[in-house]
Amino acid sequence: MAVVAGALLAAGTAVPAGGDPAPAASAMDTIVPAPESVTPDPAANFELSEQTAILAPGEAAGVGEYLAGVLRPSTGFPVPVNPALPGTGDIALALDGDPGLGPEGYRLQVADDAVQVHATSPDGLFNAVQTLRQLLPAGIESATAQPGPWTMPGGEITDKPRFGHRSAQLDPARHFFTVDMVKRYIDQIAKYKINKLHLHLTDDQGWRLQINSWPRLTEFGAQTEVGGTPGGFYTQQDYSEIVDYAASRHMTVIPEIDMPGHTNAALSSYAELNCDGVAPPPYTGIDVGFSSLCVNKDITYTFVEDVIREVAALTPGPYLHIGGDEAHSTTDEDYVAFMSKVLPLVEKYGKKPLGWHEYGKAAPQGDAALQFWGTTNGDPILNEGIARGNKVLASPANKSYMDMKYDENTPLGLQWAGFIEVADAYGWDPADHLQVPEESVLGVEAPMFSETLETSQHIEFMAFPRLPAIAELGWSPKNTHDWESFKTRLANQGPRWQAAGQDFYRSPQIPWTR
Ligand code: TNX
Repeated sequence: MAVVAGALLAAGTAVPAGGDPAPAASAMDTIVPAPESVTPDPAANFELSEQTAILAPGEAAGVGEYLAGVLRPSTGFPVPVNPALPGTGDIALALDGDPGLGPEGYRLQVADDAVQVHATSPDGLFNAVQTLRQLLPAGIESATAQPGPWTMPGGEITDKPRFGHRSAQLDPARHFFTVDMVKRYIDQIAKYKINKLHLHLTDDQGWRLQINSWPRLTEFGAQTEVGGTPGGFYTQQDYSEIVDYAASRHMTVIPEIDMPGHTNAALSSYAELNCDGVAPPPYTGIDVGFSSLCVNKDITYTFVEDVIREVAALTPGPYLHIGGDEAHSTTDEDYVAFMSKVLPLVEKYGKKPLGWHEYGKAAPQGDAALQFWGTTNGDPILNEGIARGNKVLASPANKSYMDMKYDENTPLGLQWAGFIEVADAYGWDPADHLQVPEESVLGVEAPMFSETLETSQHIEFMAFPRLPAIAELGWSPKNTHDWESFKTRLANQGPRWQAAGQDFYRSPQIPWTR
């Protein structure tokens, strides 16, 4: 990050006798992910007050309301949005940004009498708001009223993302997560400018999305989960509620229906989907690669088309993820035959295919994207795809998998791709690591499979502080990449997570301040 003047001194760090330190204002150079450019102006600190209003005309109003919702509980201030009479010391959000900011960029100016945000779209304003909240003391993240002062450091930030696709994945198939748990995670990751949520909705252990034309998928196939505890599923209304909530956080849902492998829950729900016509029992272990849809049966494609049609109709985003990983019990020939029939169905219902990178074997056409989950520095399949026009989503398992243990003592998680400490999650470059040109990188993802994860606390412990590392690789310009800077900025997030009542792993690599 280009910091033009020296770092600001945190205001209000005096320790009252016998009390907690007064909340510290944040410095302008502590933002995660690192902005493109930062110009502090220590003479221009701004203070939120009882009188502060948010001015957000027209299409900016939604982001204005969202910001007010962040500020009101902890400050206890009324923070009206678009009041008839402007207050003093207002925060103005305007869709008058310079076109050079692009669709998601913003300019944020903090002066002593006002805060001004400029963007070309509500997405850009929303990104600015995530930066703005990090400029306030950590207590701003609390759900209850906290003592001020609510000082923001003066200066200007100009910012836009390196990649337009910055995703996180959840796996409610291995252990089911309620709608409220998914919403909680959406709120936590939106703070780091993640703009896609990939939901792994089906696997051997459970089918989690109601499909009206095949009701037993959830009536039967959703009843269990890993370990044999009761599962669960999203009704179509629940799923739409998640899609809408994500949209309110400027995030697009990418549903994954994994096939032809990872399908025991479907196969156990409908005997006719099995080559031998016999339904296997539900599966509650954590092995992979043993199940396959029956490639040579017509009903398989009726089933797949019905599912794709219903999922596509419920999903506003452009991508539909069709899995394709670990099809170890399908021959290569059958795999390619299967994908060649399925890929046109995705296009037929108006979606672009996304899949785990091995589905590149089926040569998906140009607008499809390959999600790399390997543990090597790349794979020839990626460059073959790029030659066809495919984009690549970077989620190397030994760098970005939030379900890998931090080290041998981590009580949760797996270790098949190795241990991933924060420095490992941060220490790679999406294009260089995949050995592909920058223009072919769609973006980055932090997947989190949930064989060992059952609660929101588990999710938070594994995602934080590593998810912000992946988010920074997706957002920040390459020339800001610097571990010493990152670990110090990350340390500043700890008190924010504490104020928000969110768990995280106190990695010994990070110089936590509290
Ligand atoms: C591999 S990553 C899988 C998943 C497992 C995960 C556990 C990928 C495409 N497939 O089926 O849940 O490892 O980390």
